[in-house]
Amino acid sequence: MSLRPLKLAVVGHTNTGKTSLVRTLLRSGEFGQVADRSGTTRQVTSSTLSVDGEALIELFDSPGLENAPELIDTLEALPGARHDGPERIARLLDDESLRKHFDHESRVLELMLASDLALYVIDAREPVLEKYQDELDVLGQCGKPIIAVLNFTAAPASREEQWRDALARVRLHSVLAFDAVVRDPATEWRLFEKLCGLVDDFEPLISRWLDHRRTEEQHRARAALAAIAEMLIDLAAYRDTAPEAGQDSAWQKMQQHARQREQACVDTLLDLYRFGREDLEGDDLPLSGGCWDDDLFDAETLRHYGIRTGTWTGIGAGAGAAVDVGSGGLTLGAGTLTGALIGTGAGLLRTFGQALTVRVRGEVVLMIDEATLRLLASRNLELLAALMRRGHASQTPMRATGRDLWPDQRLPRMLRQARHHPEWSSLNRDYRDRDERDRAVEQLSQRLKKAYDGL
Ligand SMILES: Nc1nc2c(ncn2[C@@H]2O[C@H](COP(=O)(O)OP(=O)(O)OP(=O)(O)O)[C@@H](O)[C@H]2O)c(=O)[nH]1
Ligand SMILES: [Mg+2]
Repeated sequence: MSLRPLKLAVVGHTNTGKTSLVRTLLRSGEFGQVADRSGTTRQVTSSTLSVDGEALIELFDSPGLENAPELIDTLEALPGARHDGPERIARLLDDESLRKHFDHESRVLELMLASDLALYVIDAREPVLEKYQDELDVLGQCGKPIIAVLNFTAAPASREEQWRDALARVRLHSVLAFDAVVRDPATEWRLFEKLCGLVDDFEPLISRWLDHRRTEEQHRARAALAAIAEMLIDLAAYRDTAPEAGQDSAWQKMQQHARQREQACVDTLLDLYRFGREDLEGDDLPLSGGCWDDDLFDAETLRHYGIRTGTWTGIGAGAGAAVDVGSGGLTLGAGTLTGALIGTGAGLLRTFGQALTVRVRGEVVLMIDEATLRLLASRNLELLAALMRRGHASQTPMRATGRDLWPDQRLPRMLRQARHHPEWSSLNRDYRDRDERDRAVEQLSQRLKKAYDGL
């Protein structure tokens, strides 16, 4: 059966989060206007959820209801069959002067009559006042199935239970707690599954949309984790050699490249989750204009994440491969790195600023040290977690927890391996994108996913 799109109306009292919910369902911060005051949305506006160019669901945002008590009195006074709600509503809409008087309400009622189903958005922090019960009564008279969406249930002042009880009393049993500004795929699935139950005919369309969303979400998460993993591999394998006298400027240059590489990763994450750089302005995550405020190479930033500095175990620890330290063509077995360095007259392995340096016969090999890699992993995964959680309508900050992803543990094996594969870093001249690197990126993505699940 070929179907027209499902028409889904989002209705409710003013300032309850209707537009925010539409934004979250659309994954777009561009739709409509959101503000913490009454009467922000003044017209019915729509947008479409489509797959491969085919419109599956039409979403309608609407102005908030403000005057339901008077409306209900007016409806009761209108002639018409007592049990024919839609007919009474139609009569009201036919009356020019009543339409004018109930300007916002009329638009909502008209929308209700034209829709297949409505989401009634409730600010669960509000007490269950009679005016809301009047709203439900009026909306119920439109004869369309309604799902009550309890918004703001995460707020301490939430009265979710009272609302559920009150809704049951007006025989509204289809209720879902769904914080409009939190991107929570699981709750979103449940919402669409509830829709299926109420409008059977549209089940194929809704299922198609759900499948699409699920796949999209999985791809997005996979691509985001891979973007972080790739950046980490690039920076773990990144190295430069410089004569001792020139190490300062070589290190400055490396720092700059590392910052740019991290920024490219942040941009990819924002892109994937469709946030613009400016959308995160003023958030608690220390980002301004889409860039980290805290410098990657500032010891203070590491301290904030509780990451210890001055360790050098990263370069050789446990790896079977070798570290090639450049000029002398000297190859050091990693397991015996320290011994080899001492034995061959190489200088001390030390952290320099936060570069890991190995000094061999007057040449210095510079690498990004372990603490900085930990910081890169920790803060970018944290950004991803915040982006995943945050809906597009959110106007509250994303909180940063700021902690080391792998406290008291060594760096993941793939990063330690990368130390010995300069050809794995796209920042190195001899970069070759090989299968081995791809495998390391894939494995590291999985490690990051585990860490993410524990966040
Ligand atoms: N913390 C939090 N804030 C929310 C949530 N939903 C909406 N808001 C905020 O509530 C305010 C009102 O949101 P809108 O989406 O404009 O509400 P509306 O129902 O469309 O309002 P009108 O168009 O005026 O009827 C905004 O400041 C939103 O950021 C939520 O789930 N959690
Ligand atoms: Mg609105």
